Amino acid sequence: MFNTRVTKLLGIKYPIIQGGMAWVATHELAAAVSEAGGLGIIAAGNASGEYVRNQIKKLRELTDKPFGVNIMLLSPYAEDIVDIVCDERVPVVTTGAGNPGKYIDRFKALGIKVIPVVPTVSLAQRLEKLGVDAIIVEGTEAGGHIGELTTMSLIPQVADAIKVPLIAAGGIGDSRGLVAAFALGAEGVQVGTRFVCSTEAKVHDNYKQEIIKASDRDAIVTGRRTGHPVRVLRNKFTKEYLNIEKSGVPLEALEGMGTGRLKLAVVDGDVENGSIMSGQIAGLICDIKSCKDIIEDMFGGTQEVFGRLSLLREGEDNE
Ligand code: TUI
Repeated sequence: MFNTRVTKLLGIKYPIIQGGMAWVATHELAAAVSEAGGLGIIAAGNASGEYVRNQIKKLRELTDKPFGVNIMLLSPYAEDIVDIVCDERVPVVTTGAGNPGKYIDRFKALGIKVIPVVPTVSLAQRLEKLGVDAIIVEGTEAGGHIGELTTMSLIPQVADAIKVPLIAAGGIGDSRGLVAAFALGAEGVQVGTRFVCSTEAKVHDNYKQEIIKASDRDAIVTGRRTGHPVRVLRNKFTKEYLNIEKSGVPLEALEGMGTGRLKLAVVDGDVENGSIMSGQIAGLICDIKSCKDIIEDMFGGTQEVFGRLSLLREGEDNE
């Protein structure tokens, strides 16, 4: 039993949410995570409202467990997705890459739980005042669009600043990360990259293998100059992109360079020219397993981690 305010709020068995990864977080992955006792999330990414409505319907054919939709607020379709999520009475909405403030009242009026992803203390405080149900606090270790602060320093600072449940994200991929997140003040975790390497993720095998091959320094940041930094695995595309980023070309040219690259890697398996979004935890991931095994291994392994924590017990001789 791993009951926290997060399991209670969401009606799930384990306090774990799957990251809303564009192209990766399809209805198949989300249904598998929800069936395994976590909260599966369908990612809207930059997709159209009709795509998202279809994904919701397909997920509902696979599971009757709670699930969510992630709205990427930089998307040109964000407003449409908000309408569809409301129309479909999706149980939970997570948001990323922006401030969802103007939509919160609408979601709440329909009983839709709202859980934004935030990269700073100030945004967490502002959104708590607007009535969000919980907050996902994401460190810069995460994959995709990121903030600047590390999970280690950001989580306890936000934990001291808010009262709603805190869900930690960024760099969490095993039982040690899970226990550490709880030690810092979280009552749940959001996990992305680990779920990319799941049997149920409809991600090209080349993409999964790149994560498995990756080591500690392979997840780098592109796009700092555009104001939308994105963490991805080093490849031919990032080498070209970073060279051009350094050369001082106009920002529009850089933004255009990224278009379509994530799909190229996830769907077509072109891991040289595509964008392989991934968190820093990639170096730790060395196999592909089911979502059920990922979740049960993470929570099952916590007991062993507690054993190691006894090193901190005062008066105990641990030499
Ligand atoms: O959203 C994510 N990760 C993502 S979205 C995405 S799709 C994309 N592709 C190319 C370029 C940009 C996006 C890929 N990965 N994570 C959640 C997250 N949200 N991380 C950081 C933030 C964030 C940043 C600023 C949340 C709020 C925010 O607010 C700024 C403001 O308006 O106050």
